[in-house]
Amino acid sequence: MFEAATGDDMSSETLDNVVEELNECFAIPGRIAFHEAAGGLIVAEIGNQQATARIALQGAQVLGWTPKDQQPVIWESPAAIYTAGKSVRGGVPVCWPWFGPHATESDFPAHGFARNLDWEVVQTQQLPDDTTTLSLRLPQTDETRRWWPHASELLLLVNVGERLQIDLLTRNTGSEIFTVTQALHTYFAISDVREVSVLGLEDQPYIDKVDGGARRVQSGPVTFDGETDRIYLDQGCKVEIDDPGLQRRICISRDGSHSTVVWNPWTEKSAAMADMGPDAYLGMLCVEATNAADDAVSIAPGDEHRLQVLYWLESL
Ligand code: TA6
Repeated sequence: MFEAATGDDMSSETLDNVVEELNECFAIPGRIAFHEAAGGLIVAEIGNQQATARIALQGAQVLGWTPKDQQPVIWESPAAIYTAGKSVRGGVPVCWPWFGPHATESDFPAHGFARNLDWEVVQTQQLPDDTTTLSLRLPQTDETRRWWPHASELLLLVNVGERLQIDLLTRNTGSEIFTVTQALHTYFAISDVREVSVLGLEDQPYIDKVDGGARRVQSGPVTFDGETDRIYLDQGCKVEIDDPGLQRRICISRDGSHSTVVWNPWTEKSAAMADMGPDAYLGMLCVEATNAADDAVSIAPGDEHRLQVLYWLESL
């Protein structure tokens, strides 16, 4: 195991050493290598016969995934800011151990702290089916214990191939039950949010955050003509994004999740975000596999919860 501290507190010489050591321990020639990216972040670059991917050790954040001969599936903001301690706008931020604002402490970080901190590399593997796996763990420190006093272990496993699989594993290593809310807050790359539709959530109840948390039921596919921020309380069903502009369908299957967040900030909120900009909202859509709102999960001592997503493309 190797812990990679990044960011402002590290000289460029130290960062070079960290990257070198990561490559000595975990690089797989022609498949996975570690690099220094902007802002002193360390990024694992994966490439195999089936796809390429980039994963930042900060936040264990998948920043990109592009299956062979396809356009990118995961969106990264053209105005993304790479800096220590702040999640990059785009990719797959890991929201844990709470989704949204903390229930009682308004000064605790939004969407939890896992997305802002450095994770350590546990393992890399090249599998016989020519997919490539990176496993990461979030270390517990005095800082994390201040926000989250529960004895626990958090692991993220990413498998890169023609399909992208991400598993977020929460283990209760203590003696008391605890409850988490969480999300794989995935930003998908689309042709134009006004032209896509989300299928699979028909007839599902949802909480409409744009309308003060009103509870409604989805009628037909989800389409977009304004700001959208909803928590669907679904059956863990398969969800699809139909994108006629790119002539493709993004397919999403899940395990350990009975809620889905669908988010697009639309014009004003997009323009107000320094790391997004005025028109960026058109090319992205978040469809997040979550355990949010009524779907919070309680984990007993010795137990674990696995939130798993699998993404793949189909032609339209
Ligand atoms: O998942 C949707 C959401 O909770 C929205 O309410 C929106 O604010 C978004 O996440 C992004 O949050 P962030 O803290 O990354 O700016």
